[in-house]
Amino acid sequence: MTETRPAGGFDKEEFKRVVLSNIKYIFRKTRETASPQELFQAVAFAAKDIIIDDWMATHRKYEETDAKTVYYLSMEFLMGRALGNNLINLCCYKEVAEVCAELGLNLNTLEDQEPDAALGNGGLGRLAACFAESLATLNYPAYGCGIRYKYGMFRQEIVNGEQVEKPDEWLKYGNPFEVRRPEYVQEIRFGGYVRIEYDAKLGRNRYIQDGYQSVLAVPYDLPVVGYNNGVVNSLRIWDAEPVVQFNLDSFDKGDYRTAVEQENLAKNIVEVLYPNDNHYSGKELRLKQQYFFVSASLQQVISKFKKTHDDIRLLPEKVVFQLNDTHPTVAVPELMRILLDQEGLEWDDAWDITTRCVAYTNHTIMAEALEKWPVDLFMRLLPRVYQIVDEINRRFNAQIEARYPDQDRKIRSMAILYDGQVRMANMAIAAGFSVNGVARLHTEILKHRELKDFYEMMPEKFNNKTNGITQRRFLLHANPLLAEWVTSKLGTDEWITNLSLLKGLVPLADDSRARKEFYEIKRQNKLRLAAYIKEHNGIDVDPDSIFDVQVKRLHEYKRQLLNIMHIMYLYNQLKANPQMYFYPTTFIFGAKAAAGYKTAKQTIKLINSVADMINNDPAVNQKMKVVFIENYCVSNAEIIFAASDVSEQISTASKEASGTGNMKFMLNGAVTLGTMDGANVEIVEEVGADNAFIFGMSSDEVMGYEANGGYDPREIYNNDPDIHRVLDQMVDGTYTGGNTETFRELFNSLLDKDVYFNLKDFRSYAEARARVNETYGKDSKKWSRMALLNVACSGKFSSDRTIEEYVRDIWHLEKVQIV
Ligand code: 26W
Repeated sequence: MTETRPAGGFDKEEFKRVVLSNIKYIFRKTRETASPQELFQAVAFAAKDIIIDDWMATHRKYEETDAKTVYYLSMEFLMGRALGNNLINLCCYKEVAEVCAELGLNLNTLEDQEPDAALGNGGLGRLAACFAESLATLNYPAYGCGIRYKYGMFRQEIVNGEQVEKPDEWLKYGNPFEVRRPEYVQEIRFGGYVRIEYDAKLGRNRYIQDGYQSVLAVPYDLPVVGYNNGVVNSLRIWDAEPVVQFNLDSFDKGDYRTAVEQENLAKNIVEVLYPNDNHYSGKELRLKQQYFFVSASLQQVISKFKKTHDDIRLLPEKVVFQLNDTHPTVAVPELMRILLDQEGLEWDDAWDITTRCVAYTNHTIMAEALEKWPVDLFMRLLPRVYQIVDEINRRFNAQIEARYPDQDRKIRSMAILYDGQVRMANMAIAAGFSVNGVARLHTEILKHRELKDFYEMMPEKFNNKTNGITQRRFLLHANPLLAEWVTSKLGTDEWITNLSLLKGLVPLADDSRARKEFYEIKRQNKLRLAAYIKEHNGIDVDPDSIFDVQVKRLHEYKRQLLNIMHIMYLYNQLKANPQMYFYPTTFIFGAKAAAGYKTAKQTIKLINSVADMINNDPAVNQKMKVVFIENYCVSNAEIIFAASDVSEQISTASKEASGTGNMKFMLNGAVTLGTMDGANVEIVEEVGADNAFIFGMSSDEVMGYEANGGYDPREIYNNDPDIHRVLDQMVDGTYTGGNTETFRELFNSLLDKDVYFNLKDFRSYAEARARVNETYGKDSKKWSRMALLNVACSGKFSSDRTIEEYVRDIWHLEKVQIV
């Protein structure tokens, strides 16, 4: 078989020929008349041609070997752009860049034509994307299963300092990499009622859903290219289409309403990604989305399994479903339904299979993120599935009671059905054979606090899997200068698939020439970001200033408010004392707020108002600038990480499950300024406390206050004149041309309870930031040493390491060699 490219066997002339022929035969254009978008697509289609052979060979091999496969069920896959990374992983990025140059094109410019696949909100969705890439690179059979939203994460525009949400039309020009797979269409049923029929042959009742509405789920596959190994896995995302025949039938019967409803159901279900991060909203359509993609994925997996196996009891040997948070937890009763109602199994057998196939990852301890569906809604939408949930709950409660007789409290905390609600996390834990957190501290908090009762009852299920990121995207693609330098210093590019080799850079931290080269690369990347900011914000920033960056979703617990309050404080200081020592700093923010999250939106407005004032004040604007980068997303993130000096990771300790941006900064040589939260703890452990700036309350302290009803922020407000002044400036019109109400709610929330301890951590933050400024400004040797050591010690945070741990402890997959 010669389907795969021999190493180094990329044929430039052939590729060029295909690009030109794509321009002509797909677009009826010439190289000169084609639009930039058409040129991008012509190159993308040519890349896809290369991928297709590997893709087919991979799946042929999976079938031959009958390898166990992980199905990563996730509402979100934040893939970003595909072209550049596909070329990198196909090992022909440079060659394609040359072909483009020969055609008078610039590959980077073409890459910028590709819309991000932004089918995710933030950390959880991007993690799914990194995992998919690592699985392919590590030769593991895997599918990502999700939804082909018509509109992904909204595009953010800033108008008068405020966030405006614009639709993300990522499919407007079509997606050159996707393949529609109508042969795998599945029917998904909603509503109706359950009819019970005695089946004499089975000797028991059968449960039949009747009077339902249905939609068709049609999968689209996106290739997930492994690095230099011939593997191409699939991301299978489901689109919804109306059931045409039913539609006509309904017209015949004069049931016009049902026909229209089914049409609308299909149209609405995949219309848009819910832009909430860490906040549950309880919308019926979201439950529909969840059942839609979960049922479609499960039905397809089972029918595929049955094609080559005749004993369904062997399913757990070949299939494992990983639930990415509670969002796909309806997989538990849905798998039970298929096994009971379609495969005719008895409850105990079905339960045994289900519980050996399903594992659950928890990504947050934020209480408001917990998914709890009202029983009446759940029952109405999924009547048969609900019956099964009810039975799971009944049996689970019996188990709890047997273990803890007379302890009602245990039922209250662990039951699946409680208080008129279906508690999805409890169902995932009760049914999953594995429950994992995403950083060591997070897992410990789950075990000893949040999920204490579950841990006590079934400790064997609990395990930690500290998150990771893929170095192929976040170093090799995002930071080519640093990648090149690392390769030359290590004398090998094996770090691309073995990130722990970065450890070999440690000695260079004491080599002044290496440090200088390293720093020059950072400067080049800062120039690149400065150009981006100039183009998109019209602001000039000084590449020799400190780039102090906080980019992530806007959430109170992440404390962008603490950051901007400190900037307001610094501004006051600099105005009052122009002679004070201060190394010039550019404070950079990027963040989307959930559309309905008022406090978050006010925080964006506050950041932009403060930015306006400072950037236009000649008394300080040579020393500090504040920039809010519009529409933070995967593609501009890649430019931002590479250019950062300071990585702001300042969540209230205990609240950030892991964070993964923190790892991307570290890999690119930014130094962490953060709290002991999430994976920051492990970052500090790897790089050493001397090479990070740590501040603030510990998670134990935070949880201690919380257990006692919080603390009194007024005491700080009344006793610290600097903090007092900053707070007052939110409501005295300083930043609003006199309007005293714009930030009133922020002000009130800080003085009322300050549940995220902004005031309490303020002084400690200010002190750490002063140390950052002094170190960078007065001891550049020390700074570049710290930055370099961060790169050298980031090896642990490769998603390759994370995936190997999932495989070893949870999935038990075998590697499949393709080439
Ligand atoms: C139901 C609404 C909703 C939507 C999204 C609830 C919860 C979520 C996600 C769990 C939020 C999320 O992205 N969590 C992040 O997951 C990352 C990957 O594990 C972690 O690094 C982040 O710390 C965590 O906030």
